[in-house]
Amino acid sequence: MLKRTTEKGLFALYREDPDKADRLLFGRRAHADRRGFLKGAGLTAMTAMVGAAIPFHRNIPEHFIPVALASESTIEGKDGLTVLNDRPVNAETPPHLLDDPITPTARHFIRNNGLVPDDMSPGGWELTVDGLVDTPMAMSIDDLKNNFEVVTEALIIECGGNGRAFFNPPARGNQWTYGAVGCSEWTGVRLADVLKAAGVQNNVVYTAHVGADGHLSGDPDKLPISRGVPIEKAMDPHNLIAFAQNGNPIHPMNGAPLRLVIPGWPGSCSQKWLKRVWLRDQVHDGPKMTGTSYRVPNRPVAPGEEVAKEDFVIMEAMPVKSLITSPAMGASAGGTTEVRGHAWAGDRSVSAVHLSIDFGSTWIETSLDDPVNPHAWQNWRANVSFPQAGYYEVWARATDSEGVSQPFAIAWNPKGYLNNAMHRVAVTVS
Ligand SMILES: Nc1nc2c(c(=O)[nH]1)N[C@H]1C(S)=C(S)[C@@H](COP(=O)(O)O)O[C@H]1N2
Ligand SMILES: [Mo]
Repeated sequence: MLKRTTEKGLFALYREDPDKADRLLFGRRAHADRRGFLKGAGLTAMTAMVGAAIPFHRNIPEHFIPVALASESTIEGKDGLTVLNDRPVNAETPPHLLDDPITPTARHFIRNNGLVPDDMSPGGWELTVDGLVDTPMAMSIDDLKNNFEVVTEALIIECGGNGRAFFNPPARGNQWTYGAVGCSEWTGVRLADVLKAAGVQNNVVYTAHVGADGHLSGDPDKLPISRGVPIEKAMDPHNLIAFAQNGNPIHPMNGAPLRLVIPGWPGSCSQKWLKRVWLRDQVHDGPKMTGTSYRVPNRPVAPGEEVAKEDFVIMEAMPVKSLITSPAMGASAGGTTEVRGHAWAGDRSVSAVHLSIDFGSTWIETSLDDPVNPHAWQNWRANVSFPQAGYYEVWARATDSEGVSQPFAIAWNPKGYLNNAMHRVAVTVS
């Protein structure tokens, strides 16, 4: 983890007040003498943060976040992620590092809304299921394992804001590009089995999920996020209460020791550090369920258009999408190159993935695998021949089981959600 010297994250500090950030981090006065200003406590702090002596420290400019901290993951157990924010921690995976058919834990993105819980030990962990149930239950992780069928499934989690970075006009929030998506193998018990055991009452319309993470303000009475899903979606047998990720305990940043995985819907439905599932007779109104959070206009809107609050609707299933994981953006390629990646489609499956190397004039069908189980992404590949040397863009376009294809342009919305525009990768053929 980044060294925590201040209440705010490094990124927020430098965004809001770079002079103050310099003072807090390096204990020196802003606009100090340019030559050799980074010395004493400041130099010691910076050296500790990057983990090595800095031979050219005299050249370091003011307001400077070393790129080793700003762009490379220093998060234990994660590899190659791009850090977008450090408080809360948000980090995504570059597409070429998502090449594996199943996403390794080290490459699974992180989207936190608050502060990671202090205690994530599985031993004393308790999950409560209550609200409108016949028998409220409190269970340890061992109780879950002993009383319900344990299943392992590859399940997709994608943040509703993945692709927000390409919105124009821009949308506020984490500037995710492509990599706020992953398909790890999750092991746990079915949410539906647990809810059935508790006895879902007739008037239940929605679930409410509560995790153990803390609010950024430090106020113990506030939750950073608490979302839910309609009871019909909650009863889908592919939703898991998971205690393992890729055969090992869940990574602390991905919700250890217990989390929900609600595949196909915005990642925010998949509560991490899960403590409570509460059944309600109304649409849940926890933090980030109301207002414009995880909501989109109920109609197409023009880019930049103001939309009244009451015209926003809760996002449900995610749209059809694909990712090119090889070649990497900007790669040089030979005359014939294997292009491959993944495709997924919310609650639907993907029926075809096509590629174009001529800006969409003609399309090449790829060989597309079935999902290893429902709600896993589908892997695809094609050998592509480039007719001559030069610059190409490879475009990928997935089509779902209802015949809906990815668009070329973004369906703009004020909060920057649901960007499923075709992925384009630049390739130079020599
Ligand atoms: N308790 C808790 N659960 C949470 C969140 C959170 O901040 N706190 N973030 C949600 C969001 S917005 C997403 S996209 C997914 C991301 O899961 P990951 O960090 O394991 O990739 O977790 C969801 N579950
Ligand atoms: Mo998210």
